[in-house]
Amino acid sequence: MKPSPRKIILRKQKTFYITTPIYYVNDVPHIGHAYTTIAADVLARYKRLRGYETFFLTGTDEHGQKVQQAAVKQGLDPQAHADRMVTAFKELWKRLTISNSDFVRTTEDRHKWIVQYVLRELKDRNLLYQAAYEGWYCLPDERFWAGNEVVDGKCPECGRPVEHISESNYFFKMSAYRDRLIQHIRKHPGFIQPESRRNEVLGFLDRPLEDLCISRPRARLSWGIPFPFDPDYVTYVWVDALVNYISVPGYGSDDRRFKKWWPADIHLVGKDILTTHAVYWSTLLMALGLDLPKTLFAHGWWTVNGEKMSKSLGNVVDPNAMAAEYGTDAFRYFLLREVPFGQDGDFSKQAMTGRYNSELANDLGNLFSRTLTMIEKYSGGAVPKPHPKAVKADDRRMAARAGKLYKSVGGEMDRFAFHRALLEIWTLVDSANRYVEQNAPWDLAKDPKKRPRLDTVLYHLAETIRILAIYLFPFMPTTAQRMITEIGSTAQLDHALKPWDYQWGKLKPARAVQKGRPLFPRMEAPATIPKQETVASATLSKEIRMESTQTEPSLITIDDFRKLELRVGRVVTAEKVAGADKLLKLSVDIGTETRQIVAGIAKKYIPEELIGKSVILIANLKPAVIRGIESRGMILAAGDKEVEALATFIEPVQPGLRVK
Ligand code: ME8
Repeated sequence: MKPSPRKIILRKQKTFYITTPIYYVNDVPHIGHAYTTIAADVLARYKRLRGYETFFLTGTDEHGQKVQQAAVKQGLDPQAHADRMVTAFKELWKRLTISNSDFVRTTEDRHKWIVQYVLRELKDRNLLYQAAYEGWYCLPDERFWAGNEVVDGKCPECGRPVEHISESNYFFKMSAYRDRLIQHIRKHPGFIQPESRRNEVLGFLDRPLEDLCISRPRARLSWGIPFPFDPDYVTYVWVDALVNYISVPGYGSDDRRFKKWWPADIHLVGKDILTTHAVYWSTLLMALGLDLPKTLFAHGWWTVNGEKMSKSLGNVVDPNAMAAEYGTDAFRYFLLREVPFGQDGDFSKQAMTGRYNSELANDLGNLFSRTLTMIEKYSGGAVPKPHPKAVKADDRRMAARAGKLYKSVGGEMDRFAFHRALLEIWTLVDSANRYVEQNAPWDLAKDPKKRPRLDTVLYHLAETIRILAIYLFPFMPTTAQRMITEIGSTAQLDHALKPWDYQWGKLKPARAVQKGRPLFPRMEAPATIPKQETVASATLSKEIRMESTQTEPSLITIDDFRKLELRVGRVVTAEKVAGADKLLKLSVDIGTETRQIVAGIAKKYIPEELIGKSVILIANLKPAVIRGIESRGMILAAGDKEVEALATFIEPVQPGLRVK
């Protein structure tokens, strides 16, 4: 008998909705932006792997005075400026293997309509009023402060000067929600995390809560979402931005979708923007009659070599440069391993190189490469079958340790303790390395009678690798997938796994391993603390042996500089130079002619990816013959010993234009 359709019970898939802040497009992304987004990506990947249908939202905050001013400085209209800047974020997220489900820009119609809908809702609910506003305005933070909050004419949050402003504006009756918000925070201990931040917010709410000024007169600031019922005003950028968390999953446009995703499971934010989320956003949601997000997690801030990161100090860490130097996965690993999530941390290349060499190259990389090498050498390149009779207590201990990770890593991830989750994973890496030493497969291989034991040991190592890869995947997706594939498994880690995939013994023997290049080639420790990445010539590789007379940094005059003829070039063809692993032969269009150039960039770029790229060429350099090939010019790139990035242009430019 066929079951009646009503009797079929559909198990609803668990869902997980995670957000990052949406970042201002007034400048290019830095390590802080990368940090929040990587942490969100790690959680999203972890949840997907554990079977949750996951919605991971990030994007850009494109309105407001700060963005308008940045555009004016560039001589661009704000939309054109935003269109240009947004690519820097999107490209960085691609490079950092961020698996966001959507990317919202606040200048998109789908978002703007909903902001206007929210404003109408607030008005219809009688929660808005117009009043004169006098206050102190901090432009960089886009926040008003009351006179008694301002410290010596400076913003109490960022310490920068505030300006006095007096104007008529719309206010949201935020004060009415103070008690409800305090109650909510008290009743839901997990709502604001870490706990110290929760106490800070409660401390803030001890004082009377003022109403929130949510408009800006258009006469003063035109770059914002217009008030739907008063054309003289645009929306305060924070209200505009916060609404992204509901506009994208369908508030006001798609009830079913919205019900599926809202409330968000977690908003990840930096500690700098906790108040706006915990207070402005929560009260706005209450006013709209919506649930509050389940968790707001505020992480700490990065300093650089012990100093606050700032443009004026020239120490802003570019995540692109770090990913180029250390690899995306190592950079992701470092950010989450170095500092307990929630605390402040310090970034330095010394620390990064230290962890890279000891934890990634030594512990993990060596375990992986020696396992594959031994399988190739002693087992014909295929994972051997373990022999039940040759299994020892040592092996069972390792299997048990691997088995414990499901709970222990899961527990730490659910508490957002990424560094502890990694420490848990490393207990298995360390035991596996000890296991290799204790069981010395190289000795077992000398005695044919010990073949069953050798096979069993090698299988245990291979299976450990498979299990490690599963747990490492959220942190280092590319490396983990490589580990899985190279050990001979067909598993795809960007999908939900079944609970039994985590169990010991699921790696099928007899599959061929495929040993690739090292996971993490060792790196040299940086000799000094580099303040900024230097601009170096891409052709200044050792292989080219250019004569350089300059040993001490010295100053040059503008006339010296003018001797250089720098021009825009467009790469037309690119190919490897036979027998030279660092060199590429390029033909570069410089408007009036096509130049042949030999550049030491082959370790960094495959020839195809350079074609069509705009580069900066030193056009009046004496020709040189490198490996028998004439090179007429040099292209510029950043990097010390190794090339890290080619110098190029933000806008499209004509080949041949002078660069000065
Ligand atoms: O505040 N260390 O955007 P934003 C760690 N558009 N994280 C840092 C950091 C540092 N030194 N500096 C910045 C905005 N961050 C608003 C958000 S959301 C509705 C609107 C990270 O471009 C951290 O996540 O200034 C912080 O919250 C975010 O960048 C601020 O980015």
